[in-house]
Amino acid sequence: AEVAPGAVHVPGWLGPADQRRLLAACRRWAAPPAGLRTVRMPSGGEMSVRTVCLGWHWFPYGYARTVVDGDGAPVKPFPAWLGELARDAVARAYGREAGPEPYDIALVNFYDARGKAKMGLHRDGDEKSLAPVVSLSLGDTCVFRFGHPGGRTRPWTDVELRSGDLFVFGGPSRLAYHGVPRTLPGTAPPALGLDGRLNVTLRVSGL
Ligand code: MD3
Ligand code: FE
Repeated sequence: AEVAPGAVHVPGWLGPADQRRLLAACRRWAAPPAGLRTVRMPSGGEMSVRTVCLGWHWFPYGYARTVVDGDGAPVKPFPAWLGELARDAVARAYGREAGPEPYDIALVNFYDARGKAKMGLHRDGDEKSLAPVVSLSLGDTCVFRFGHPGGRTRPWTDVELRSGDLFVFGGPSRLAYHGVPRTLPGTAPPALGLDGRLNVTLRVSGL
């Protein structure tokens, strides 16, 4: 379903086996060294979502190849299969092939099982490329809030994202404000074996 121009939701794109494979990979990336970390904002506050990066190290508001606020370990590689997954996702959502710029960043966000983690309305402007962002959800359902490029004001649309859902954000939606006001504890598919929620975004750095 096209929620806004360039913002396409494909519920259940990943079946149970693909969800299990992606979760297993996330568990490898999340383990120390340089696993999940708590991001500190320049304001001093900490994000309630914990994050691990592949390909580049994300910090608010930029990307680096050296770890800025991690545990000093080198940036983890971005595997080729994730780039193929991103291109498959764009082709599925838009019915056309992705552009030539290589997908080279993954951000994995972990939301705890008690529903305490959320993400305020923000826009993703740290990438130098405006290629579509691919989002994959695993585990608990969340309420995803999708706004517009003009600011943190209404109108917005709330969409539930469930385990296995794909969302692609390109074109005029690429710079829209968005956030996760809440997750719904206990809604993960029992067979997946994940308490809480994971979101994997695949991105083009343009660097
Ligand atoms: C719209 N993640 O990592 S996924 C983020 O569920 C982020 O963890 C949320 O916002 C999460 O930056 C929302 C949906 C999403 C991801 C990236 C976008 C929507 C987007 C980039 C541009 C526009
Ligand atoms: Fe975002």
